[in-house]
Order: sequence, then C-alpha cells, then structure tokens
Amino acid sequence: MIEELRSIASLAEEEIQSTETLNALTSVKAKYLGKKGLITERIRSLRSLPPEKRPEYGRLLNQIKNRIEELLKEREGYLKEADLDRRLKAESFDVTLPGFCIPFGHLHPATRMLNEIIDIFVSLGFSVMEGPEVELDYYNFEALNIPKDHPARDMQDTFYISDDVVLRTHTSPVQVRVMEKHTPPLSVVAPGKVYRCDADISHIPMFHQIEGFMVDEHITMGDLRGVLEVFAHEVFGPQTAIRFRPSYFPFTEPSAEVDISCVLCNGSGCRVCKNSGWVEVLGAGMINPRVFEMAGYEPGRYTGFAFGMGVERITMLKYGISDIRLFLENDKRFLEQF
Ligand code: 2NM
Repeated sequence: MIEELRSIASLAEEEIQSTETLNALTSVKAKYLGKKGLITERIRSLRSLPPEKRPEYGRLLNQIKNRIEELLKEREGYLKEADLDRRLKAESFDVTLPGFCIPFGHLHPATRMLNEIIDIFVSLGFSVMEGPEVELDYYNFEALNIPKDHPARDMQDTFYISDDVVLRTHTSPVQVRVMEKHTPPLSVVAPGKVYRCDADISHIPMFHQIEGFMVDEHITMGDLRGVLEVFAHEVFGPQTAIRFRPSYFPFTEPSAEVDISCVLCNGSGCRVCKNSGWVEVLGAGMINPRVFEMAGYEPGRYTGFAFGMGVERITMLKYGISDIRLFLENDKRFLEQF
C-alpha cells in the first residue's frame, strides 16, 4: 500500500511537471485531488484501515497531498508566466511602422483654376502682384476714370466701408498702384478676391478675378489678341476660337467683350451658348489715356492693353457647372469632383 502511494505520488509529480497549459493542469488536479481523485479517495478510505496502520498511512497521504498542492501551485505560476510571455511576444507591435493615413483635402476648384490661369500668364512673362481688398475709393473708381455718377459706384453694387473706403469691386486698383510705382515696360497680372453687393444664380458677393495688363511704347490690340488666344487655348483646348465684340469700360478705349467658341457644342449651338455658338469669357481693351495720365505717366508716350475675368465663371464654363453658388456651399459632393 505504501508502495502504491509512492508510485501515485511520483506519477502525479511527473504529470504536473509535463503539463503545458492551465487547462491541462486543472484536469491533473481533478485526477488527484478532485472529489473522486486518487488521493481524495484514499483519504476517505482511511477509516476502513486497521487503527494501528492509520497514523503512518494518514501522515504519508497528507504529505503527498501537500506536496501535490505545492507542485500544482508552482506549475500554475510557471504556466501563467509563460502564457504572459507568449502573449507579450505575439501581441507586441512594431513602433517603427508608418501611422494611419489621414485623408488629405485639396485646394478649392476656384483656387486651382486661378493658379492654372496665373501659370499661363507667368509662362508668357507676366509678373504677379497683389493689393488690398479694402481699398480707397480713389484706386477702385477715381483713378480708373469711373465717374461719380457711374452705376457701379451705387451702394446697391458696392460694399462701402466709409465715404471713401470700399471693398474692391475688381482687382484693377492693383494695376493703378503698380503704375504709380513703376514705369513701363510692364506686364502684370493681379489675382484675388473682389466683392459685389449681390447674390443670385449667377452672382455671389465675393468672387475671384484675375486682371492683367501690358504697357510699353508700342503695345497694340494685336498683342492683346495674341495673349488672350494663348490663354483660351491653354484653358479650353487648342480648337478654341476667340472673337472680340465692341463694348464700353470707362478705363479702356476701345473696349471689347471677348468670347470663345462654345466649349460644350464647339460652335454649333446649345444651351450653354444660347444657340449662338459663342460664350463671353472676359472683358478687355486698350487702357484709356486718362488712366495713364492719373498714374503720372508722360502724356502720349505709352500704350497698353488690359483685361479682366471672373475665375468662378471660367471654372463653370470649363467644367459645365450651372450654379455659381456651389462655390460657396462647401458641399463635399461638389468639391470632391475636382
Ligand atoms: C476689365 C476689362 C477691361 C482693366 C483695366 C485696368 C487698368 F488698371 F490697367 F486700367 N486693369 N484692368 C480692365 C480692362 C479690366 O475687366 C473686365
């Protein structure tokens, strides 16, 4: 009997030491110390032993039970630690991996169009100049030969800051400031925000313009036409034709509205060109000598052309956008198409 106990004890020890998981260890524990365990059963049957054998056998059983409990505890500690080690290794992560990609936005379609237009004129030798959006009445109107009773000066059309300060209604005042500081030859474009007091399907109170001018001793309308043709070909494609229609601006003489052959129907007539085959894209002309005079240029010495266009309008024509208010709504379904 004693021999049997010792062999149970050594078997238990062997089994405990060879378990590889906590689950397996629980089974081993049940096998020896559970309700029907090999040790438990023998402790229960102590009573049926002759009394003189009970103390020795009982003591040995107790020792073995304690020993098994001790081994189980040790093994449990070991397995738990090994398990933690394994998890730490398996679940560790590489801190040198690149992070999550945050999706980038992009420039507004009008800003992109403006940059594209600027690039075209820069490639033709124009410089880029900027000026204040809050502008003196003098630069916005007076120096451009726009008379006091001109409808553009009406409060219905212009945002007034005070009697003699306005939000600029075009970027021409930049050109005037350039002429005050520099003598020809000059070729400059002035891009930026302009403000007009209206809002409907074809007007918004803030939009973007780019105006350009070239001044020297022998600049002609032929130079204007050549520059604008390059512009039209670059923006709308080399098949695009341009035409000049007589018009009127206080700051140019003669003046013209400039049309391009319709981008949608190629000139055959459609909704965009109202069946005329042509769409208006900008205004232009030869700078009025009155403007040179006010800028302080030697009378009669210089000629120059100037032109101005709305950037949103060009963008709408190029991409077939029908409502200008989309530019200010920040609807991602619109913006993400560009
Ligand atoms: C336009 C149309 C025609 C223009 C004129 C000048 C300046 F300052 F040189 F006189 N800058 N821009 C001009 C001329 C602008 O916009 C429709």
